[in-house]
Amino acid sequence: MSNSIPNNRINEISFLGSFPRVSIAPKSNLPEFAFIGRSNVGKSSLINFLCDRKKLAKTSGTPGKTQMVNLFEVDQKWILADLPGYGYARRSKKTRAKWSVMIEQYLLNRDNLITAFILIDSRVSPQASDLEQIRWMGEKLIPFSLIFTKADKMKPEELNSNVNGFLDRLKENYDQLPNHFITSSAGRIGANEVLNYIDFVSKTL
Ligand SMILES: Nc1nc2c(ncn2[C@@H]2O[C@H](COP(=O)(O)OP(=O)(O)O)[C@@H](O)[C@H]2O)c(=O)[nH]1
Ligand SMILES: [Mg+2]
Repeated sequence: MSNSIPNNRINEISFLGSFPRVSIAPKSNLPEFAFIGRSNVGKSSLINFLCDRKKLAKTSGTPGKTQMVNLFEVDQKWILADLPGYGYARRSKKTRAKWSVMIEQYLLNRDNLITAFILIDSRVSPQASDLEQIRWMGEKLIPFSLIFTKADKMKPEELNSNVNGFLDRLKENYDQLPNHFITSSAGRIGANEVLNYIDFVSKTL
């Protein structure tokens, strides 16, 4: 794990809009990368960190604020999709169901989607909603990588044991493990690795 500051990595970001449904989002031929995860996992913070902008995505102490698919075009090369958080327990079942339908519709129908990054809170033991999201992605053959967040919150041993614990859990059910990244927006760790991966995957298309 190395410290990485994404200075000048991304020059230009244009906001394409917020869309309540994927069916009305503008189509694009650019490779698209989506960011999903439980509410409060640190998604907005990570997106702002990756893009080196303070307020690209709304960061909030109140979970579940982002209810739309937000699209950003990055350096005219790729599209960043900021998706609503899933599995937040304090929302009603009905609202949660609506959100997961929206996320699923996006993941199933966005033709230019290359990879979805599933954000995992590195502080906690494997959560049912994350495991369920991963299971669903596997079943639908949607490519994904894992991004462990908030790495600064733990001592290295604890971080390692949590990350390995999560991966070990996946090994029980899968032959092949997904790519994973370890990040901290607060500690500015891991952005270059994620951005390099996006570059690499975009170039090999
Ligand atoms: N210590 C620490 N806190 C973080 C980090 N990323 C996010 N947070 C905090 O976690 C909370 C939720 O972050 P946010 O980005 O809004 O999560 P989202 O709901 O997934 O978009 C906020 O209080 C953030 O300040 C991180 O890397 N380290
Ligand atoms: Mg957010």
